[in-house]
Amino acid sequence: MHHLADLDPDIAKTLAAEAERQHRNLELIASENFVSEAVLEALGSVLTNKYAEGYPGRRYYGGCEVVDVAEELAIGRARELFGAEHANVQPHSGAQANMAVYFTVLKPGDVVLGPNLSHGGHLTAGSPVNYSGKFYTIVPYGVRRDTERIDLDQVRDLARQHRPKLIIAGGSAFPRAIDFQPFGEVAREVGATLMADIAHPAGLVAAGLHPSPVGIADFVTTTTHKTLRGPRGGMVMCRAAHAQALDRTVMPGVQGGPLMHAIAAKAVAFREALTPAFKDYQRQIVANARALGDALQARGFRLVSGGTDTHLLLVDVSPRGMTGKDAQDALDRAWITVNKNTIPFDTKGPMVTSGVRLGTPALTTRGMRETEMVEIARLIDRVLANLGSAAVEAAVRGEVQELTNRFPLYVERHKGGVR
Ligand code: DSN
Repeated sequence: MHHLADLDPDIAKTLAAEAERQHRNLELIASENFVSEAVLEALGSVLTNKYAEGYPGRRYYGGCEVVDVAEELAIGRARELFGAEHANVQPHSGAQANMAVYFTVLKPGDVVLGPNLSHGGHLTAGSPVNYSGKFYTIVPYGVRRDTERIDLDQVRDLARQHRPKLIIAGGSAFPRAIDFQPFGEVAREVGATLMADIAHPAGLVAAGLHPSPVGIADFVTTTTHKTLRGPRGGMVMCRAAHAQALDRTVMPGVQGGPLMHAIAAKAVAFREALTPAFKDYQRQIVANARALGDALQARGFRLVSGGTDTHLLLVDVSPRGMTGKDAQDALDRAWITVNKNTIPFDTKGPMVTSGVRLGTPALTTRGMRETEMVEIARLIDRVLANLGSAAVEAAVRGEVQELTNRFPLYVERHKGGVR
């Protein structure tokens, strides 16, 4: 067996450089995290070699008795973690998890009431540039102008007016907790199916720190790699009554062979998420997000909705006379990684934007706490108050490196390891 460094030094160097970048930078992208060595080990395992179309005990291929164990473990742990009647752990991503639900309950042209992407929703919840916006008749709902929180009156009114077949609750840039109960009431009233997309707060939901849609929504979709801190991938949970239809949609409906190495890694992450330490970790994520938000507000930044209940913040940088893109680029040069993000009622497009989205899951995994969040707010402010100053960016890079060196990540890897 050749080692990667001998066989392909170019890719080996790329992996080492990325490990070094992840160690060096302050990672504030709200949808990213750092998985454990155990999750990485399962991901880089021989399970990637196995074809296993079908489900445990009902596969189209021989030799599946071992991978069946991994999938059963992943399913059992997911159900325990969220209290779900059924879980399908095969979706390759959150987008495919959502697609699986749509293909289970909708026909092309059906009406879907979903969150507006530019108000915090997600591409796959009906954006016109996504298949969901092309296949279905999308009625978007948004947030209120005054509170910048989901406008539940609008949700109810639009549901009564358009009688959607499916209602989607959840998104990727809502800093506030979502109460699924009123969505359930509206869905029942108009006879719609309710799908909750908890890709962002899944870890918080599992830890009991965010309302759970399980038992309210017919389907719950998630990714496994954000607050949940597992491998990149997706999952759908649903009521037992929908289990057979959902499983058929995932395979053979929209996917072929499941990624068994990823499923094994999901099982590992779910096991980690079932521990008391994971609850403490989630509590710290939320405490860090609040501390970061408070410190930014103290420095004069405007937060969409005035704060956060979760792991993420949406900062309106327009009062500072800059765009989200300006802010992202400057912070990038100072080794602070964020993403530009539209804010509700944004006048700028998604490649420019008026905001940046910040999240604390990754830095919390590194062990950072409230003290470091206050430091980070100061560094962000310093870069943005001196937009484009190479001298300030260089000075902040030094401070970032000093900070990240105190919270090592994948120690062996960033010292030239190539895995
Ligand atoms: N791209 C993810 C995020 O950053 O929130 C959502 O799919």
